Amino acid sequence: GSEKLAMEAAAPSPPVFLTQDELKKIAAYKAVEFVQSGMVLGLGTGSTAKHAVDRIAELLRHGKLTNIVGIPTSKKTHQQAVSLGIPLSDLDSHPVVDLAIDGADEVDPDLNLVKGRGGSLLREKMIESATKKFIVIVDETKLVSRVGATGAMPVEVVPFCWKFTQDRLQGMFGYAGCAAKLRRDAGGEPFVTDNKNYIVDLFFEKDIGDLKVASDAILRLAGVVEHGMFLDMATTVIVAGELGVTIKNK
Ligand code: ABF
Repeated sequence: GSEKLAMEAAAPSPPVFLTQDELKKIAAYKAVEFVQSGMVLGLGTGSTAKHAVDRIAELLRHGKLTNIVGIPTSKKTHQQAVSLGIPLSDLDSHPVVDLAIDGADEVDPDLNLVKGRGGSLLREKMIESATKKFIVIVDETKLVSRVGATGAMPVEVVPFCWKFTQDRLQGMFGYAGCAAKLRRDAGGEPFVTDNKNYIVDLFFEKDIGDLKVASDAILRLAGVVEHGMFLDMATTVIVAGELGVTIKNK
């Protein structure tokens, strides 16, 4: 189901046109309303999730939230949370997460996601697979009719013979006109993830067909660690747009 909510406290009043970052902040603040004292919280990564982490820290500072344990989904979020004084732990000590809040690169009508264009998909998937509730926060530009149709589908691979894995991935999706490209940093060196792996981005010209079949096929390839398709994981998506906030529940 889907419910329309009027923009409230978090929304700046006029001017009517909000920047993309303001929309991200609105979605993030709305998600943090679902946080309760005592929760084990998955802390997301990216420019949208950053606002949620800031907001959680602010509520902790003001005593409006207490007894929170944060599980960061990347080194970057770990640093942010440490600098804000949020108490942290990990999945070894807290294998069950109450609520995770994170951004996404694409969201389809069934709440399937593409994540990892920012590079942190593996820790995100581990933590967001272990959470009871997973709230995804996006501005309306992230909504797509079908995941994988409009941009990179990131796959985290081991550095060992990455080219072999890249070519295998491209071949696997030959029917969809796939181009597989190793992600590189600004200096032209392979982009290295928090887990010391590489990322191969898949670009499709045509429909890849059944997403679950595609997901399973990628994961069966030995050099692959994880991919950025998050199927059937989000329990709620909060979308902030110029006309207000929409909450979609699975
Ligand atoms: C991370 O941040 C990634 O999985 C996703 O790639 C990205 C979304 O970032 P932003 O909110 O900055 O668009 O969660």
